[in-house]
Amino acid sequence: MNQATDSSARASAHTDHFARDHLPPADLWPELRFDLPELQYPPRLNCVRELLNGAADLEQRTAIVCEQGSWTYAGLRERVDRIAHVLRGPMGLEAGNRVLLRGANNPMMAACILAVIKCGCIAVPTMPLLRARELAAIAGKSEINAVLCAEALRAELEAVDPPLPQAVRERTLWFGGQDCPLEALMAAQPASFEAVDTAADDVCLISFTSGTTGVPKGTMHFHRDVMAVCDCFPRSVLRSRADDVFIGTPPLAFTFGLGGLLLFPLRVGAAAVLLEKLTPETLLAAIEKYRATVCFTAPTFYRQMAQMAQVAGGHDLASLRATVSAGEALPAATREAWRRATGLEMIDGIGATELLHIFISAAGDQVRRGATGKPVPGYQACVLDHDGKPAGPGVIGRLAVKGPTGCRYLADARQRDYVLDGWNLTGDAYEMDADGYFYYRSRIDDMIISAGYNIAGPEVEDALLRHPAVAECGVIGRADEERGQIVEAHVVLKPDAAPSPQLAAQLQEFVKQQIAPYKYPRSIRFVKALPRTETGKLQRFKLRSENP
Ligand code: 3UK
Repeated sequence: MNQATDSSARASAHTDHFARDHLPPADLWPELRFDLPELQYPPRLNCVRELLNGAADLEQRTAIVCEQGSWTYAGLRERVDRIAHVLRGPMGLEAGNRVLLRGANNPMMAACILAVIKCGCIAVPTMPLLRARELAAIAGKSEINAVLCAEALRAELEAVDPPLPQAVRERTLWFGGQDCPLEALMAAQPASFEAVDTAADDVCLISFTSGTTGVPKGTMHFHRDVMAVCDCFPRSVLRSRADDVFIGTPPLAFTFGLGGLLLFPLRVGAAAVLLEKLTPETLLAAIEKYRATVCFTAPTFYRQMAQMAQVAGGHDLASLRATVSAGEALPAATREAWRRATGLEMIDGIGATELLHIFISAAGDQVRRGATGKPVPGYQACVLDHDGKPAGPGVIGRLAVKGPTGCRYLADARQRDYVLDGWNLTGDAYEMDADGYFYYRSRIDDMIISAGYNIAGPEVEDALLRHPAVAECGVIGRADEERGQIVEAHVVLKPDAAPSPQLAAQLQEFVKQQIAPYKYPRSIRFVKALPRTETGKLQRFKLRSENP
């Protein structure tokens, strides 16, 4: 539907109406709710103006830290403004144009994202590890007009075949290296840029899902959505403060990282540490070095860090006050290992690219064993039964969520699968208890059905992770003539353990002691590593297709 003629479009600052023209039709949108006072945004809103034009006393505070040094809020704003001038001046972009962004987590990548949004364009961030074919799909789908790409990631972009359109190649700038064109152009621009006065519901970000199968889906987010995610989870669950120092691993091109490592710190005048290529080892060292107070990463990272913190015992992690786990389920065993190693109660939170950030979570003494938590204030959630009706406590069904943000795919028929009766359906099987806590069971498509029993892989994984020899594991259903499927565990052992049939039998017995025996893994495969996405998610489909 072309909405360019309705009243909200008239208020749009976009002269290029691509985003508005490719939003799903209104009847396929989820219901949007703005139930809290802090979620009442004015009709004109540029989220980057809001985030960077804070009180004057912010100017000399540290905004971004990296290995080479740090930028104050004033310094960050100046860079953002110079880049915005480059985009609207020499590059000749107009409001509503899409700019593909490519870079690791570093201050220039952050400044580029913010600049694109501040000047009324639409950021299309891409993760560093994406290959030429994936980049081509994203560029084509969002009909990009320009590219800002880190020099270090140039090769894969130039490998896109057939090449990006001539007009886009002419508007491609490299940054972050010796004598890079973006930095050269920036130096010649004015140091201050007036934010484009966008509508609160102008699209500012198209984030592609890290989905493991099929064509990538672009999720469209408004200026208002960016403010809303800053004003929900960080405010009520994380309780971020100006003296916080945020650190972590998720790419800025993944909304988990964009929020946790850039938007949330800026919203409260805090500092963000941006580091590239972190490993569990180097993240531990960086927490100590930068005196980080808030850490965002995936469960598998926390598990490995817990092991190291205990073994090495060396790192001083006393600065940490909150650690946030998201991207996939946090096994209770990992929560406990982390608590033993650090004394910290993990903040688990489920988020989704479609909803921009975390919508169910709990912190501190609100944490309940095995549960993700409760809907973050501003969001509502329920579990839908077979008939699509909200189910009561104790029923496993489809998780449904609504709040100030929600799914709007860029021209994608799968919009109909994600939204039902105004609810966002995340594709997760969840169960609620009588007190309104939500318990993750599995991805709906990953539920294992063996001899008529429904078995959730993560429950078996949690049991295995409690065994002292197990470093990591992934449990899937393997096709089986007799039972339909059998439970199969792929196990990575700790360095001091060796694979053997005896150990496999021990692990099976160990699982049977903890959970209903029919859930035990009939097949155990010892592997060196598990296949994961750049966002830390286990790629179960790869486990299923390996060595059938
Ligand atoms: C799974 C979880 C159990 C779940 C994300 C925080 O992961 C994010 O976005 P994606 O679009 O994936 C969404 C799906 O990932 N998941 C995420 N967190 C949890 N499952 N417990 C969790 N704590 O299947 C969900 O549907 O890649 C996470 C913030 C922003 C994000 N985009």
